[in-house]
Amino acid sequence: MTLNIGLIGCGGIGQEHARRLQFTLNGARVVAINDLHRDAAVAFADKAQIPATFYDSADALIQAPEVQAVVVASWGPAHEEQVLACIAAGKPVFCEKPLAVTAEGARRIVEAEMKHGKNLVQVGFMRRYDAGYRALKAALDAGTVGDALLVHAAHRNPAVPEMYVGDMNITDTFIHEIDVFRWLLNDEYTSVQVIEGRKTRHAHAGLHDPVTILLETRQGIRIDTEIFVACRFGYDIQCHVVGETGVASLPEPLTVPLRSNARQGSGILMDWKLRFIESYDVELQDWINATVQGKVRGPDAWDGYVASVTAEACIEARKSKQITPINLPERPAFYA
Ligand code: NAD
Ligand code: ISE
Repeated sequence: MTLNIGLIGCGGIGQEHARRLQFTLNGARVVAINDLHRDAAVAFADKAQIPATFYDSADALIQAPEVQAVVVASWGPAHEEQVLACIAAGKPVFCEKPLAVTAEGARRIVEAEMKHGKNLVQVGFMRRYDAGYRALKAALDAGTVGDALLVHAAHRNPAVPEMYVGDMNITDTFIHEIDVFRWLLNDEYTSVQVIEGRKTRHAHAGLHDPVTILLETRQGIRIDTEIFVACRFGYDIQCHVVGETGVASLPEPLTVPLRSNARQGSGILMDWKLRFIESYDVELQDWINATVQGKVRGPDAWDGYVASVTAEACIEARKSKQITPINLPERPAFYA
């Protein structure tokens, strides 16, 4: 069976997902597209040779009888309404992170899905599908370094656009760490502190960069993460888990070690699209396969909700400069 996909949002990651759904992965094709910018979306589909119908609104695309499942890759603030419309139409939906830009919004999605009575929503936390993170999790679960005690992490982007301001280093960037650490450690967060130190001259006016975020978990694990989105030198994701008997680290992406021009070293990737390119493929292939079977296997709406609650606590902690509790309800049986 070929799953007919409707894609909402044909920007950076929407175009990447459209190409992989249409040409790289098995069992799906893009039959419908929608974007606020019609001309750019249609030009993209033409150039990419994706014969999809353009719909003037997200809602019209969701309602279209030929659309069997939806990929939401629009801006974060649009996600809640679009995901709720998919649930109302009973259509499976893969929503890029964040599920919603507020915890209340994510809660509304969880409630609508539970009321609908069937899991329909997957959130685009692709790091869970990354071979490096999976190998790290397998080592931790096997007790290779004993119980985890500390995590030292970094999420560095070379630069971000002018529209990336305010709390986006939490809601758009750190949200990946929020999801992946609780998955990696089989744990939940209890508190957070956000420390803004010296600001880089390369950050634009509306952004404090870098920041350090300290999370504590129920088991007492302390996680420090540097979020540095104007670091200039590369797209660099680090994660080192200190256990009772050793340190387990996220493997670096495969690069060729070089001795050249009187230097020794290896390249650092500059682009998130390349750093996680295989993870996006694995993630979406698994989503297609599970959707055809009528299941959600990946990060679900509850995971999206937990991420939003945690992100909101981070924003509060940044404003108050205090250690801020993270109050998470227990996972409902529906999401077991
Ligand atoms: P982008 O700005 O390049 O593209 C967003 C597109 O959505 C634009 O074409 C815009 O016109 C369209 N759009 C915005 N609001 C819309 C609406 N209401 N209805 C229809 N179309 C709408 O942004 P991007 O970098 O592609 O990010 C899109 C989403 O994907 C964001 O939520 C972002 O956080 C997420 N993202 C995830 C990853 C990842 O690693 N998983 C990477 C990049 C982006
Ligand atoms: C972007 O939206 C992503 O999701 C990337 O993975 C992340 O590194 C970047 O900071 C975000 O803006």
